[in-house]
Amino acid sequence: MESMLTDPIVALATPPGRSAVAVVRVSGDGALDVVERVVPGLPGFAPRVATLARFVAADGSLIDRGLATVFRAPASFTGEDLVELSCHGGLATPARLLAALQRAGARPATAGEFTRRAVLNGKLGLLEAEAIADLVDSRAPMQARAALDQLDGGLRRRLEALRERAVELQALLTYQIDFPDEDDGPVPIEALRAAHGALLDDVRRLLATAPGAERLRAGALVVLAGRPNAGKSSLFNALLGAERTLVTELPGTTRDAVEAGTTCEGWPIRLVDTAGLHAPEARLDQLGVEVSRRYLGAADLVLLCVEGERALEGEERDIARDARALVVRTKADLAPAVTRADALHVSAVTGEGLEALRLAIAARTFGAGGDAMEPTLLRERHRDALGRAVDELVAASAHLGAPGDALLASHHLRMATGHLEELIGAVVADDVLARVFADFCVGK
Ligand SMILES: Nc1nc2c(ncn2[C@@H]2O[C@H](COP(=O)(O)OP(=O)(O)O)[C@@H](O)[C@H]2O)c(=O)[nH]1
Ligand SMILES: [Mg+2]
Repeated sequence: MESMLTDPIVALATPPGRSAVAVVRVSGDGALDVVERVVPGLPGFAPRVATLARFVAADGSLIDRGLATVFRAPASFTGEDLVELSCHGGLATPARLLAALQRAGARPATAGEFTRRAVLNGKLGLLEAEAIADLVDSRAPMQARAALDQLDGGLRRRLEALRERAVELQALLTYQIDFPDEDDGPVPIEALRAAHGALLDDVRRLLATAPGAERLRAGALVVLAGRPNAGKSSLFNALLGAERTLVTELPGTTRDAVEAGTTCEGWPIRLVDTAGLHAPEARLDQLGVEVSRRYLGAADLVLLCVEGERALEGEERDIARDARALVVRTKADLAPAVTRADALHVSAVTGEGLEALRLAIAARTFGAGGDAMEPTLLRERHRDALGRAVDELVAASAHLGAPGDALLASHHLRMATGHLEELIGAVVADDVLARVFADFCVGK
């Protein structure tokens, strides 16, 4: 466990810029004394009550009138003495307040330092700290929901139940070790093998949520493909509509694709359109199917746009055969509705079929089971640790046979338990902490 810094730290908890209110936090030993130099009378304020106060600079000039709330240790987010100051937003006032607090003795916090202290003081679990970061970073409702579920203990409960079973198995194995002469020990070896097999299955099942979770974190990559004039760009814009969050022209010699973030049914989607092929060598492609090869390979879903009822030809057929492809019939407003088969018919002009297409995109990229969202492994740290637990459980299997070795099986089970505990945060090593807080922002 790392040595614990407890000196007073200060940071802006809200994003800089124009806003009605900004919040500055100070935490650490002596935080109240530090803040008193800026907020006269603060140590006398009732704890956990917002008190209207004057914030003053060292020269006695007024910085702002605002609210001060004192949280005395251990009843605070960090577990330390903590003060929250609400001042008016904007660039000038919070900056002056921060400067005054630093002058009064607080050090600017490093990224994630508040949350790190909360974890080290036992106020917050490691999984919950990660969940807070993910919640703050959420762009799509379903990302927020997964993070909130983790904050609410969904993943923790599941992991603790798995850990419990691993520990029980170790206990049962101990009998095998203590009574090696009894043919079967008090627990039949078959029962041990069955319990071990079920545990391995369940850990693997949880690990299998990882690819979906990665997609949830990054957004599913949905690529528009089709011939020139098939209506890709129009569909791109229609799907983004008001929900367009970001459009970037991708750097490169041929500016061949644009990507925009959006959501379908609450799921995060990265939609990619080929932005027209400007480079001379693109002439060949212009006769065929417009699509960025780079994106096609990485796509979770390819929307192959084909006008009306036209039969698929050449390269279109190749793409349509791919399991990740979905044929979208465009320009539905131009075609009579009678001949329509089961394909998706959409019109970027009238908006027809767009809702059905959104549903299809969500179903194809994230599956249908949105309502029964399982705890998932949102982070690489989770996947690594659980992967190592699986390896140890597999290694234990080899020693649970008829000529087995209970001692070795027990050793691997203990290692698996250790990986689960590291994942839960029961034991927190320095490098694990460093990894968790690496991508936190200052003020969290
Ligand atoms: N009537 C109608 N025209 C469309 C529709 N979508 C696209 N178009 C037209 O078809 C042409 C090609 O569209 P565009 O989106 O640029 O196709 P892209 O080359 O595949 O990106 C343009 O003239 C569009 O106005 C549609 O849903 N209905
Ligand atoms: Mg286009």
